[in-house]
Amino acid sequence: LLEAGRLLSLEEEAFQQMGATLEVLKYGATIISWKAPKSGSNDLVEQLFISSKAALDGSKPVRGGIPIVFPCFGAPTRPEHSKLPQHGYARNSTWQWDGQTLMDNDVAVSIRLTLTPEPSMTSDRVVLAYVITLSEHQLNTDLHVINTSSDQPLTFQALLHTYIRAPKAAAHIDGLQNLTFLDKTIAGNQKFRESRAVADVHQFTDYVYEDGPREYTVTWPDGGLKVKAIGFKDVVLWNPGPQKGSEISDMEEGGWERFLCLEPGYVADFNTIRPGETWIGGQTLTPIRSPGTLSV
Ligand code: TA6
Repeated sequence: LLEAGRLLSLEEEAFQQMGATLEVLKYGATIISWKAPKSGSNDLVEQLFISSKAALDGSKPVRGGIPIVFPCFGAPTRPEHSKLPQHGYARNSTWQWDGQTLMDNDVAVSIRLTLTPEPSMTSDRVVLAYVITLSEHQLNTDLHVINTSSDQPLTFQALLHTYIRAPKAAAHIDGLQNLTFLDKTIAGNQKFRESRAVADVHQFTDYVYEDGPREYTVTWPDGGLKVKAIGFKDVVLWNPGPQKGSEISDMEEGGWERFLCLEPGYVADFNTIRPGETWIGGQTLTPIRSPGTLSV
């Protein structure tokens, strides 16, 4: 499994023990599958969307799962990022895994991947560490941005580009009301205030919400996902809709109907940390037990 660049814990039973499973590519440290037990049964349900046309061989960023966006969100705008591709280098670099899986008294298992970018990629002195912790009903992912310079500050953006498997037409998002957002579906960088108590992605949506509550709830008939963020003060809501979706070469036919991206990030502006400082952006994902299920 490691040879194929696909990383399943060597102590796979550790994950099985969790009653959940996880698959991570060392390429991009991209989580490409997270299965959690369906409420009230032992059936495992895939929580993430991954396009059947996604490249999983390291040839291009994965279309789905949880790609990591760093050090820039969207097209680069700062001179030191000018050579980088859209969304930076983290999602299309091969990360290292020390082979360790850390068990936390049988209720959670963690793995830690690291990336020290090549000098050809950036003049920044930075190390990234990505700590993934899986328990039966929760997935936690923390991105540590470590400024290893002794004298230079580090300026960056960071985001977890989570593709939530959800019926787009029937999904609702709580937690965005009254936030200012940049509407990227229209030219001119216009900002608006979200008036909806419950948002949706019925239409083409590409909104960068600023300084959110760090807690969001996505719900749909018989399912949902709670998203809690730390460090990531902003959050992006994206669904390309049919027209844009059909123009994405590695998007499966009709894929846009089966996901929405709710992406905790620090992306409305740039973050700058001091020499030697470590900054952490993280998210905790918890499936919502279907409303009809008796919760005892
Ligand atoms: O997070 C939303 C977004 O920035 C959209 O504008 C769209 O470009 C999406 O990311 C996917 O980007 P990608 O480079 O993965 O095709």
